[in-house]
Amino acid sequence: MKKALITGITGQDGSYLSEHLLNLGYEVHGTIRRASSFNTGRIDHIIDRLHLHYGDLMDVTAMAQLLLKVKPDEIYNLAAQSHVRVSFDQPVYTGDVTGLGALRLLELVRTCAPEARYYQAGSSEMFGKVLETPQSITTPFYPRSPYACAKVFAHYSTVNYREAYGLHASNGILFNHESPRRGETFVTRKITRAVGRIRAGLQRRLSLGNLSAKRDWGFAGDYVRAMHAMLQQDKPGDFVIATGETWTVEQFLGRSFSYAGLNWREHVDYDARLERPTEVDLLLGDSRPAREKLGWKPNWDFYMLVDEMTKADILLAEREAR
Ligand code: NAP
Ligand code: G4F
Repeated sequence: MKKALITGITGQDGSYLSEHLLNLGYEVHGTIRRASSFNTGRIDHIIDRLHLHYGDLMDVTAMAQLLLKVKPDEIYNLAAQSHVRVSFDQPVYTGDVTGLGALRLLELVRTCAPEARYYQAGSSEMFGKVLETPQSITTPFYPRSPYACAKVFAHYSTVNYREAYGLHASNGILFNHESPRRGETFVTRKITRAVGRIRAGLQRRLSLGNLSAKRDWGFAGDYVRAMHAMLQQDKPGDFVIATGETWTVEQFLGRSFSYAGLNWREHVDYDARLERPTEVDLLLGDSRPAREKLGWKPNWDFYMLVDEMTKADILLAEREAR
C-alpha cells in the first residue's frame, strides 16, 4: 500500500486530495496544527481513515521526525498562508510559511526521504501582471503580492532541488479552484455564502472590492487529480492546471445571485478597503501539456461550479436559519 503525506490536509485541497488518495487505496497521513477551536471540519467525514499528526512548516524538528516515522512514498506540500490580501498585512510571515516553508520541507526530503516524490502547490498568482495571455509553463513570472513572491521562491526551490539533488519534485501551477469547501474569505465563497444568507434572511448586504478582475476558475475536486497524476510520471516536471476560460468577479456574482432569484445590484456595496495595493487583473491558463501528458481534464465548467457552490450555501443557510 502506498503512503502519502499531505501538509495542509485541513484545507480545501487537502480534503479533496485525501478523498482521492483514499479511493486509490493509499494510506493517507497529514499534518494538522493545534488551534483553540476545531479545524478539521473539511475532513471530519473521513477522519477515521486518515493518520493525522501535529506538524507545522515552521517546525523543522517535528517535520523531520514525521518523515522518518511515516516514510511516505509521496509528499504533497499544500500548506501555506494562502490568502493574497492577508499577505500584504503579514508579508514576512507569509514569506516564512509559504516560501521558506517549502524550502525547509525540500531540505528534509533531501536528507530524510530522498526517494519520496514531492509535489509543490504552485499558483497562477506567480504570473501576476501577466506578460502574455494565455499563461503557460513558459510564461515568465511577475508576482504582485508577498504571497506570489513566496510562491515563486518555493517554485524555483523545487526546480533547484530536482536539478541539484535528483529529487522527484514537481510543481503544479494551479489556477484558482473553488468548491463548497472553499475558505469563506475568498471571493467566490464570500459571494455564495452571502447569497445563501441573504436568501434566508440572515444577512442584508455584501461588501466587495474589485469586480473587474478576471480569473480562470475551476473545481478543486478536479484539480487534485492533477496533483496525483504529476507524481505518477516517470520524470518529475512542472504543469499548468487550468480550465482555459476566464470570467470576471462580476460575472461570478451575477450568476450566483441569479441562481438564487436575486439581483446582485440590490445587495452589494463597494468597499475600497478590500482592494489590494497591487492587483492581478487577468488570469487565463493554457493547460494543454497537462491534458496531453497527464491525461487530465476538468469535469466541471464555470456555470456548474457557481451553481453547485451557491446551491450548497443556500442549503447551509437554510439549516442555520432553522
Ligand atoms: P487553504 O484552504 O488555505 O489551506 C491551507 C492549509 O495550509 C490549511 O490546512 C492550513 O492549516 C495549512 N497551513 C497554514 N499554515 C501552515 C503552517 N505554518 N504549517 C502547516 N500547515 C499550515 O488552501 P487551499 O485552497 O487548500 O490551497 C492549497 C495550496 O494550494 C496552498 O498552498 C495554496 O497557496 C495553493 N493554491 C491554491 C489555489 C486555489 O485556488 N485554491 C490555487 C493555486 C495554489 P489550518 O487549517 O490549520 O489553517
Ligand atoms: O478569491 P481571491 O481572494 O483569490 P486570489 O487573490 O485570486 O487568490 C486565490 O487564487 C490563487 C490562484 O491564482 C491562489 F494561489 C491563492 O492562494 C488564492 O486561493 O480574489 C479573487 C479576486 C481578486 O482580484 C480580488 O481583488 O477577487 C477580488 N475581490 C473583490 N472583492 C475580492 C473581494 N477578493 C476577496 N478575497 N474578497 C473580496 O471581498
